[in-house]
Order: sequence, then C-alpha cells, then structure tokens
Amino acid sequence: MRFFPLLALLGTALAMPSPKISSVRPNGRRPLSRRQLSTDSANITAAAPSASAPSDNLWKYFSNDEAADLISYLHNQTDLNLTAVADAGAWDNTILVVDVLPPAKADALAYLDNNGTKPERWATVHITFGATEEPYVQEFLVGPLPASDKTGHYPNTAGTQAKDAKIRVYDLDDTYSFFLDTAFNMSDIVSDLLNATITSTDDIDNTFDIWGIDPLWHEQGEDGSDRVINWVGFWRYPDEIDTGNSTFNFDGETLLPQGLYMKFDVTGRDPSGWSLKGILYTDEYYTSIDEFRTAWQKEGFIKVTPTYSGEWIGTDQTGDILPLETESPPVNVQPQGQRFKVDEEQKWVEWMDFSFYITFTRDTGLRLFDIKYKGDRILYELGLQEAIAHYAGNDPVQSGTGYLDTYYGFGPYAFSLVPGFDIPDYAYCIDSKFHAAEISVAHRCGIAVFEADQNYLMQRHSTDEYLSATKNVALTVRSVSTVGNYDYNFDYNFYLDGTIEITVRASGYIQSAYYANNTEYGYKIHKGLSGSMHDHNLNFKADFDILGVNNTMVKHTVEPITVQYKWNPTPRNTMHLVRTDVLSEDEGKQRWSANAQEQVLVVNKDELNANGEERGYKIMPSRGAGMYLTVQNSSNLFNSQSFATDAYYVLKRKDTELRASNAWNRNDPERPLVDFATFFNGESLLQEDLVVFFNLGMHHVPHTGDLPNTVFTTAQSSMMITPHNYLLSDPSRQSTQMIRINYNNDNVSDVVTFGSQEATAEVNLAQTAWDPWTYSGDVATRKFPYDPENPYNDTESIV
Ligand SMILES: *[C@@H]1O[C@H](CO)[C@@H](O)[C@H](O)[C@H]1NC(C)=O
Ligand SMILES: *[C@@H]1O[C@H](CO)[C@@H](O)[C@H](O)[C@H]1NC(C)=O
Ligand SMILES: *[C@@H]1O[C@H](CO)[C@@H](O)[C@H](O)[C@H]1NC(C)=O
Ligand SMILES: *[C@@H]1O[C@H](CO)[C@@H](O)[C@H](O)[C@H]1NC(C)=O
Ligand SMILES: *[C@@H]1O[C@H](CO)[C@@H](O)[C@H](O)[C@H]1NC(C)=O
Ligand SMILES: *[C@@H]1O[C@H](CO)[C@@H](O)[C@H](O)[C@H]1NC(C)=O
Ligand SMILES: *[C@@H]1O[C@H](CO)[C@@H](O)[C@H](O)[C@H]1NC(C)=O
Ligand SMILES: *[C@@H]1O[C@H](CO)[C@@H](O)[C@H](O)[C@H]1NC(C)=O
Ligand SMILES: *[C@@H]1O[C@H](CO)[C@@H](O)[C@H](O)[C@H]1NC(C)=O
Ligand SMILES: *[C@@H]1O[C@H](CO)[C@@H](O)[C@H](O)[C@H]1NC(C)=O
Ligand SMILES: *[C@@H]1O[C@H](CO)[C@@H](O)[C@H](O)[C@H]1NC(C)=O
Ligand SMILES: *[C@@H]1O[C@H](CO)[C@@H](O)[C@H](O)[C@H]1NC(C)=O
Ligand SMILES: [Cu+2]
Repeated sequence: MRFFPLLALLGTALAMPSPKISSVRPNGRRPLSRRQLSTDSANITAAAPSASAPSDNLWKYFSNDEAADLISYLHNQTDLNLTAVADAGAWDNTILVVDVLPPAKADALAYLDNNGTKPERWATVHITFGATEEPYVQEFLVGPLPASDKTGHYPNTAGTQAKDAKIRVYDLDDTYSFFLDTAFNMSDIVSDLLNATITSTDDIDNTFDIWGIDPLWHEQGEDGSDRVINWVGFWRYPDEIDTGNSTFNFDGETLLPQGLYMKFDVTGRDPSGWSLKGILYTDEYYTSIDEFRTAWQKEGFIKVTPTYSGEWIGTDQTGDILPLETESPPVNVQPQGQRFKVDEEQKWVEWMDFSFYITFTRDTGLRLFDIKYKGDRILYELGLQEAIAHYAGNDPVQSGTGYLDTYYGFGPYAFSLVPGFDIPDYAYCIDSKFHAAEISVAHRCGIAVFEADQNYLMQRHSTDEYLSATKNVALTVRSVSTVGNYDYNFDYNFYLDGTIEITVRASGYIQSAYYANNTEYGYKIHKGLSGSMHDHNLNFKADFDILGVNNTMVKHTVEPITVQYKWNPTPRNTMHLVRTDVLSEDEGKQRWSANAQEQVLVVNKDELNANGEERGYKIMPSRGAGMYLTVQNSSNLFNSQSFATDAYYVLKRKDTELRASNAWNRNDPERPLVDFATFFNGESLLQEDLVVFFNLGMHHVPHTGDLPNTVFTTAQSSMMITPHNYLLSDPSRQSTQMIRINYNNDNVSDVVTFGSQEATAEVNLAQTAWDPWTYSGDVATRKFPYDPENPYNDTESIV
C-alpha cells in the first residue's frame, strides 16, 4: 500500500504497517467541497434544547489544551527520549495515541452519586519505541493531569501478562519498496501474467498494489531463530470508470486480487537481511524468481486470467430506472423541534426517561457512560471493545488475514455523517475528537443523535368496541466508521419501553480472493473472483448496574417435562421454567441456547419487586444471531481472540480489566497486551459488580449480492437490553403519542389523544433539506509544537 490512512493518523511519513485500506490514487477522489474552517464544530443540523449535566463528564475525551499539556509533559521526560512526530523516522521514539483513562469506578460513583470529590484526570499513553533493534509499543498511565510536580508516568502493568506492558512491533520499517523491487525484478513475468504495467520501482506508474496478511506470521528459521513472515498478493488498481459525463475512480481494489503471491522473510530492521522466500501462482509454489521464470518460459505453463476492474466495481446507479423511483421517497420531518436535551460541553444527553454521557476514543470510537433510566443507573459503561474480521482461503493471503480493527481504530475513520442519508436532516450532531501522533482530529458530525418513528407500533389492540395504538418513537445515537474497505454503522437505540438496543451493520467493499480452486472457501462471484468467506466478530462491553453495582446473572430456561399432576390421572407432557444462577467465573463463558430456550437476565437479588420477583434486565440478540468465531484457535490471532470464542461472557468487573482487547495486540497476537482469557479466575459472581462482554457479527460468505458493495439489510446484528420484572408494568404507557378510538357499530363515539399535539405546521422541505456542498472533513490541530490557532483541513485521513 502506498498511501496509509494510518500515516495521516500518525501525521508523518514514518513507515508503518500496511493497513488493509485500499489505496488512494494520486488524483484523489473526493468530489465535495469543504466549508471554511473556523471552529471544531459544524452546525449543519438543528439545535436541541440545552441542558446541564448533573455532573461533569468524567470520561470525556481530552480537549486540545489537555492533550497539548500531556504531550508537552511526555516530551519533558528524558527517559522516554521522544522525538516530535513531525520530525521522526522509524528509528525514533514517538507518541502513538493519548486517551483518557476512565477513573476508578468507586471514585466515579462517589462523585456521581454521593457528592464526592471529582476524580483526577489520568491518561493512557501508547508510545512506539523505535530507537532500538527490537522496537516495541509500551502502554503508560500518566497522571494526575494537568501536569504538575505530582504527575508521573508508569507502565500500565495491571491486567496484562506482557512484561512492563510492552509489545513487540515487527513491521515498523517500510517493506513496501522491497516488495516492489522484487516485483520489478520479475517485471517480465508480472506484466505477462497480470497484464500489468510495471515500468519502475516508483510505483506511481504501476497498475497494481502489493499487500497481504495481517497480522504477520512467525516461523522457525533453519537455525531455530524466529523469522517474521509476510505473504503478499498483487491487487489491481481500479481503472477510472466512465460515469456518463466524466470518469471516476471507485474504491474497488479489494475486489481485484490477481492470484499471484510472494512470501517474504522480513525479520529485523535491516532491509539487507530481508529475502524473498517463495512465489505462489495457480497452486504452484516456486522458491525463487529464477525457478518461477524457468517454469514460466516452459511450454505448457498454465496461465489464468487476472481479475479486471470495470463498471462492475462502481457503486453508481445502474440498470433500468424503476417505475416512479426518481420521485422523492417519504422523508422524516420533525415538526416541533428536538424533543431531547443536550449539554454540549459535557456531552450529556437526556431523552424522555433516559440520560447518558457520550465520549469518543481513537481505538473504539463512540462510547456511552452512566446510562440512567428513570433516575437509576442501568449501565455504567457501554461500548465496542474490538472487531475481528477473520478470513479463510486456499491462498496464503486470505488464510493469513485476521484483522483486529482497533489497531486501525474506529475513531480515526468516524467521518462526518451525511444528513438525509446516514441520518435524518434534523439530526443533532455531536463532534468527536481523538488525539494520535500529536495531532488532534475533530470529526464534524462524527456522532448524531435523533429521534425517529420506527414505523411499527409500540402497542396496539382492537375489539369490536375500541382500538388502542401507541407510536414507537425511539432515540438513536449513531456513528459510522469506514475501516478500510468496510463501513461499520453503530447504533444505540433507546425505546420508550425501557429497552436499549445495540446494532452494528456492515457495508462497503468486501475483501475478495482470486478464484483458484476456492469452492471450499466461498462462492465464485465474478470472473476469476471468489467472495472469500470470513467471520465478523464485534465485542461490546456492557457494565450492568441494576439498582446498585451488585448483581447476579440468572437464566430462566423453558424446558420440556413430564409431570404427574394431582388433578390428572396420567402424566402430562408439558414444559416448565427452570431458574439457575451463574455462580462463578468458571461459568463465565456462555453461548446462546438452542431454540432460544434460555432467558439470560442480570438481576439484583436484593431488589425484589412488589410481586417478590427479582428486578432485572434481559439480554437478547434481536437481529442476526449471537456470534462467535468459527475458528476457535486461529493460527492468525492466537491469544488475541479470546473474547471471540464464545457468544457472551460474564465477569466480576475490575478497574484492572477495563478492556477485552488492546489496539496494539495486533503487533504480536501470541503475546498480546490484553489476553481476555486471563480475566477468568473462578471468582464468585453472586451479587457482585458484574460486567458482560457480548459479541455481535455475522458469518459472511459473500455472494453476488455483495457486488459492488455489501448491503446493510442483511449484514446486521443487534443485542437488546430490556427491563425484566424491573417495573410493575410497561412504561411506554406513559407516552402521549397514542390514541383510543371508541366505536359503536359503524360509528365512532369517542377519540382520546391524551394531550399529544398534532403536527399541523407547514413544512417547506426545501428549507429543511441539507446542502451536500457543505459536507466537510476533519479539523486537525498540531500538538507539538502546539499550534491551536492554526487548525488545518485534514483531508488525507479521509479514506
Ligand atoms: C480548508 O478547506 C477549505 C475548503 O476547501 C478552504 O477554503 C480553506 O482554505 C482550507 N483551510 C486550510 C487551512 O487549508
Ligand atoms: C451556523 O451557526 C451560525 C451562528 O449561529 C449561523 O450564522 C449560520 O447561519 C449557521 N450555519 C448553518 C449552515 O446553519
Ligand atoms: C516542559 O518543559 C518546558 C521547558 O522546560 C516547559 O516550558 C513546559 O511547561 C514543560 N511542560 C510541562 C507540561 O510541564
Ligand atoms: C534516543 O533516540 C535517538 C533517536 O531518536 C537515538 O539515536 C538515541 O540513541 C536514543 N537515546 C537513548 C539514550 O536511547
Ligand atoms: C456537596 O459537597 C459540597 C462541598 O463539600 C457542599 O457544599 C454541598 O452542599 C454538597 N451537596 C450535597 C447535595 O450534599
Ligand atoms: C533485484 O535484482 C538485483 C539485480 O539482480 C539485485 O541486486 C537485487 O537484490 C534484487 N532485488 C530484490 C528485492 O530482489
Ligand atoms: C491488457 O491491458 C490492456 C491495457 O490496460 C488492455 O487494453 C487489454 O485489453 C488487456 N488485455 C486483456 C487480455 O484483457
Ligand atoms: C451529467 O451532466 C448533466 C448536466 O450537467 C447532469 O444533469 C447529470 O446529473 C450528470 N450526470 C451524472 C451521472 O453525473
Ligand atoms: C486447480 O487445481 C488443479 C489441480 O490441482 C490445478 O491443475 C489447477 O491449476 C488449479 N487451478 C487454479 C486456477 O489454480
Ligand atoms: C457488593 O458485594 C460485595 C461482596 O458481597 C460487598 O463486599 C460490597 O460491599 C457490595 N457493594 C455494595 C455497593 O453493596
Ligand atoms: C492452539 O493451537 C496451537 C497450535 O496448533 C496449540 O499449540 C495450542 O495448544 C492450541 N490451543 C488451544 C487452547 O487449543
Ligand atoms: C351512526 O350515526 C349516524 C349519524 O349520526 C346515524 O344516522 C346512524 O343511525 C348511526 N348508526 C348506528 C348503527 O348507530
Ligand atoms: Cu463481511
């Protein structure tokens, strides 16, 4: 890959591992103009009534000034020997990411609930130590902040097996030019087999890209030493497509694998120690260019047709226009303004009986904290932990791919949402910000909050005398991250019956494989192309606090049984309800039961309702199925997939076990910074502070319907968290957005509307419509040297 969005994130030409992101051609691709930059915020959308958060947001991402102070502190620490990112090369120590360390939960609760002192601000900092033969990333805790003589920095050794919280990095140096030089050394063969142009080692002129497995492999060398292996394939750059008036370049490189692969030993930091180990073409393996050339020159050498780009990779409208389809479809309007309140400064949202704080991180994007319902905390924390895309195939590149996407980050790629498409025109935008490589980047409208009618009722009933019906209006918090070829849409929905729903949807380009005897690993979906099967597994953390921190996970299972009742002469085959507790972390790894027979609940056994039942919340998959990885012990991921081997997990919550994964695990997945499996040590789970980690995702075997892009309709997965014996009846009865119509034979005798106001205002849709020419990218601010007065347009980080 020649252009790394990761480089933009790092803000430097420092050589970094090649992400799976398909390349941006030199001419760029973004057709939309940008607005003048003045502040960090975009006001493209309607304002919500303001509110004051009850407390400060303890989890809010660092402001520019906070991040600048922290980075200045780090540069003053001589033991870190840091080089400013702007001046750094691969052989320097540089700051990767700085982010807020969530305060200890006990301190946070004392502050939130008992007027305790506000917890100190601390940071987690990841630093790349490049000034050494064996480069590594190390995680530090830094605080208290702002920097003072009390401030210190400490390796974050809690919750990790990695010594001093260090993880080796094996691909800090640029290998791409070595791959290209190798390809150039067999340009005659490459040109012939791939019908590719390879005129120089300056790859601007070439028609193909080279990239491959992720994470890298390790192999034992002949002398027993550890060898670092990269298998790469050739990918064709998409051709410009004639779109009618002009030509346009679509981002379909991941649909254009060429079926030619090279194996490299890239051990160590000295390129002179790197070597080509082999070449694979049509299932034939050659150990050198000479061997390959000899075979190629022989008569009878089997050549296969490479995949070619063309109109089929474009996402523009194509095909016959359907009847009436160009006319405007129905749209959402919001006649009387936003019905929720926002504290902009504290990123706090209040809608109906729900309230929550929002934050945003470089690794995982949008996160919610302190979610309250009817004044009581339900969830202390809710958010993504990690996302795996695990491929398989009969070629080494697909077989060797198991993306750990927080490495690339969900934060950097959560670009501006598009009103009228991603979100209703009237959605409320919340800016998001993260700090990486001494640059602070703010996404304009990276998060949107909006209400919408769900287009099915919350409730209805009718008889021959009356009809009763209640609208289902829900609040959605949405963010979309385009991590390379895929676009992940994250929704947090809040419903009037007290339900919270977490949904992830995937669209964008699939990563495909060259079709070569690949039937076992996917469908043939185009000429020379296999869909390349893969699993998506996205892990979320849900820190439940139902009426206090001490809760118990229970299962209420419907089971068949034969019962001899007193009142019947013979036994009856029937069913009953079996109640069990999840006693300890030994039972902490769980899968969804067959036929959905288990109800999985988090209850507070000390809080019974008026009927004597335990008050709680139920967890249930609502779209897609509960997911875990098919590959239980992946040769790509090793100890970095241990949150993905079961559908959900329950653990005793600890400040030292904050995350199921670490963004830099991908550097050395056998020896990760966070190995989730180590969190299970048999502790009791009865009335303890519980945390649930659950997986969403899909087993994705792309078919022709994934061309040119996967569609959100079927590629989606949700979890619901819903009150269960928590209240004494359905709280959605509180809504006024309902109607009762009484009728007597054919005549309506009464209509009751409960004070709900009708939408009577005239709506000029042209006035509410958003102007797409105002779509704008990120605002970036350099931190070292700190330059807050000169934010600049960060177009390059936009994938
Ligand atoms: C940012 O982009 C806008 C729109 O393209 C342009 O007018 C402005 O000059 C740019 N600002 C900087 C600092 O480059
Ligand atoms: C943004 O807000 C400013 C100040 O409130 C206002 O003057 C401007 O018209 C708004 N722009 C848009 C695009 O709504
Ligand atoms: C770092 O050192 C410089 C120079 O001594 C000083 O101006 C700056 O305040 C220090 N930064 C912090 C956060 O202490
Ligand atoms: C500090 O880093 C530089 C490279 O940025 C390196 O040349 C130097 O040896 C390092 N110093 C120490 C003491 O490690
Ligand atoms: C909270 O603490 C402050 C300072 O200790 C005190 O002034 C205030 O009255 C307390 N508020 C409540 C609600 O206890
Ligand atoms: C390419 O070929 C040249 C000339 O034979 C050789 O010196 C060089 O090492 C080769 N490069 C690679 C990357 O194989
Ligand atoms: C090879 O590439 C050239 C230039 O892109 C193209 O015109 C030609 O049709 C291609 N050959 C085949 C067999 O597709
Ligand atoms: C082509 O240009 C015409 C006239 O400018 C415009 O109306 C039309 O939308 C354009 N079509 C495409 C596909 O860009
Ligand atoms: C498929 O396998 C057969 C038999 O091993 C081999 O001859 C053929 O080259 C393979 N096809 C491709 C496209 O690799
Ligand atoms: C939760 O339960 C533990 C273990 O019984 C107990 O030590 C702790 O005090 C309880 N916490 C609260 C807030 O009740
Ligand atoms: C995973 O696979 C490796 C290599 O095949 C093996 O050594 C290891 O024991 C396996 N681990 C488990 C938990 O099955
Ligand atoms: C319905 O109302 C109409 C007009 O008020 C009346 O003429 C008719 O008799 C009523 N029908 C029934 C079945 O009550
Ligand atoms: Cu997929």
